[in-house]
Formats: sequence, structure tokens, C-alpha cells
Amino acid sequence: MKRVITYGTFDMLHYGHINLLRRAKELGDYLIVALSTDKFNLDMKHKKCFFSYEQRKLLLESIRFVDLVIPEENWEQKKSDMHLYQIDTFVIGDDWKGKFDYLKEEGVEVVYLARTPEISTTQIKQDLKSNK
Ligand code: C2G
Repeated sequence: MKRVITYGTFDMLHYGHINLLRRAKELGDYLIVALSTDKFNLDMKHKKCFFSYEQRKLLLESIRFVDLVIPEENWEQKKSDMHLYQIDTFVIGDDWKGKFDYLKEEGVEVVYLARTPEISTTQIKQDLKSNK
């Protein structure tokens, strides 16, 4: 069984996130999503989420591509996660291209997938604000 993992905030879930999760699942048989906690988002990613961790987790767990949701609490956990969850492939959007190549040393394949253009949580918030 090929085990794939990805990491993210996934706030205000949209089709760009779904495109990523669908393609991530296509790379294996079992997809784990490490979901950024509210504390990690606030303190380290400087993101204030619209939905709480529990609400974002519920949404992700409802997606048929997703098999398990775990907390992402810091930048450093990825290395140990690869072994803890016996990961074969790490995947993330290409806005992170090159940033996680060091995980190859843990024996995992590292894949950067093209982002879906024009959609982002920030864009949604801006459009709503300007009544687009
Ligand atoms: N994404 C995408 N297309 C978009 C928007 C997002 O493919 N239009 C992808 C991102 O590249 C990422 C995933 O969806 O792989 C989740 O996006 P975010 O919630 O913005 O994740 P991010 O804040 O980049 O967190 O340790 C890694 C970080 O936690 C990644």
C-alpha cells in the first residue's frame, strides 16, 4: 500500500484544494493530510483562519480522497512524520517547489503539483469584501 502525505491549512475549502487532494491520492493508495492547527497558523504561518481546526478537519475528513487527517503543529515534524506514518510520497503545491527536497533523504519521493490558478482563500475573502 503506497502511503502519501500532504500538509496545509485548507481554510475555506475550495476547488483548488480539492484538485490538489485528488491528484495526491492518485499518487498512491492512502492519503494522509497533516492539517495546520490554529496555533501553528497563528504563531508560525501568520494566518487567521475563518474555520477552526475542528471545522477544517471535519471538511477534509468528508472528502473521499482523504483517508486520515493529523495535526500539523510545527515546521519540523515532517522528517519524523515520514517514518511515523511510513510515507512513500510527500506531495504539495508547487508554490513550495524545492522547499521540502530534504525529505528525499528520509527515503520518500517528493512531488510538487501545479497549483490551480485564480483561486485562493485570500482571493475569496477579497472578492467577498468587494462584493464581486
Ligand atoms: N493549493 C493549490 N491550488 C490553489 C490553492 C492551494 O494547489 N489554488 C494547494 C497548496 O499548494 C497546498 C494545499 O493546496 O499544497 C493547501 O493550501 P494551503 O492551505 O494554502 O497550504 P499552505 O498554507 O501552503 O500550507 O508545511 C506546509 C504548509 O502547511 C502548507
